[in-house]
Amino acid sequence: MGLSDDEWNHVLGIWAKVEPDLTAHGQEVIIRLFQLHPETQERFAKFKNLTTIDALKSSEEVKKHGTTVLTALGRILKQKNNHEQELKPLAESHATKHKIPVKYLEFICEIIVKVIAEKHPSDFGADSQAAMKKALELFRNDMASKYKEFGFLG
Ligand code: 6CQ
Repeated sequence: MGLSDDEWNHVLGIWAKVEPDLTAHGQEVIIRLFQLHPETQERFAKFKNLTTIDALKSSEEVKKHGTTVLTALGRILKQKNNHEQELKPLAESHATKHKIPVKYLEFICEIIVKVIAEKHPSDFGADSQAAMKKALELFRNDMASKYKEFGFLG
């Protein structure tokens, strides 16, 4: 089911607070993803050698990828579910080239919500969190159905 106007306002309202510091948010998301789910780090050839938390924290490459992932996600969220054009190439690369299971998309989405909640405790209340979770669920469901079109069962 889609989001109401009010829910999209919550999603884009909190995203506007994330955007000025996208890199720090992205870096935290990646580090948390690798710490909680070490199998995800294996998917990044570039990061396999970063075996300590300090190495991850000081990596410029991690920062760059943090910006990449959240910039792409922000672009998708701003389409308010009319995201076919943005989503398709992303689903294609993650299905056919990087081969990222849907489960890993669930991991990252859960972490994104947690990181935003920690960094913006007074701006990300229950309604905003619920709206963001719903938007990320839509994103994941659409990624999963595109995965199938590309013949990847995720
Ligand atoms: C992704 C994910 C993270 C950081 C950066 C990208 C955490 O160095 C390279 O060439 C990286 C190739 C690549 C890999 C291995 C890649 C490219 N991704 C992964 C792995 Fe994705 N990604 C994810 C998103 C969900 C919210 C979004 C928006 C996104 C964007 N990606 C993974 C991965 C492994 C566990 C997950 C869960 C994941 C999710 N990713 C890549 C992007 C973008 C914009 C790009 C570059 C263009 C492209 O499509 O290859």
